[in-house]
Amino acid sequence: MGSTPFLRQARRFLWTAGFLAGAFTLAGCSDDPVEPLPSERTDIVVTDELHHLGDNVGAEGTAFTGTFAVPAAVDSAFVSVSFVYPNPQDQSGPEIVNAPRIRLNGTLVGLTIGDFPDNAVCIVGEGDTREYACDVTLRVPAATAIQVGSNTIELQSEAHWGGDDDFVFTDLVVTIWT
Ligand SMILES: [Ca+2]
Ligand SMILES: [Ca+2]
Repeated sequence: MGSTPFLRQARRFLWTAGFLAGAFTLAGCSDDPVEPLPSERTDIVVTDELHHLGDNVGAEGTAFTGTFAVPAAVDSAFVSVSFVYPNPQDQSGPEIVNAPRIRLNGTLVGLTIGDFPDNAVCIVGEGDTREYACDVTLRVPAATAIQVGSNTIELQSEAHWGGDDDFVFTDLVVTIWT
């Protein structure tokens, strides 16, 4: 159940009033932390379609690039992406050692092997060509790479030699708090 714009405004007013009251109470007590104002969360869906990346037959290429707009400076931001396995394209999962790269405005924000759940049931293969063979949604911090205005995000397939760079993903979402 979502709140109406009026309720949201009223809530924000109460938070602001509470913040000001707190600030007055704390005047002269500089060691005490001041509660930050609440941020507003926005989910920016870059794509919610299925995409097959890699170099196997049927792939759209080794990279997906999208753009999105950010209206104001962000307090916090995350990028999330969902890997789909099994998938209608009959592709393997993402490699976890040479994981798919997420670049925001050219800055690398993920992924790394540590971003995948420690779930032996879902990890197939051996050594540097291990893949994550389950549905999984991963989330990485991205605030330092985001800018006000237009942004570019890229997801690129990677693979260890002898592995398979192909995978299928959906729901590439940038969540911001402003
Ligand atoms: Ca391949
Ligand atoms: Ca793969």
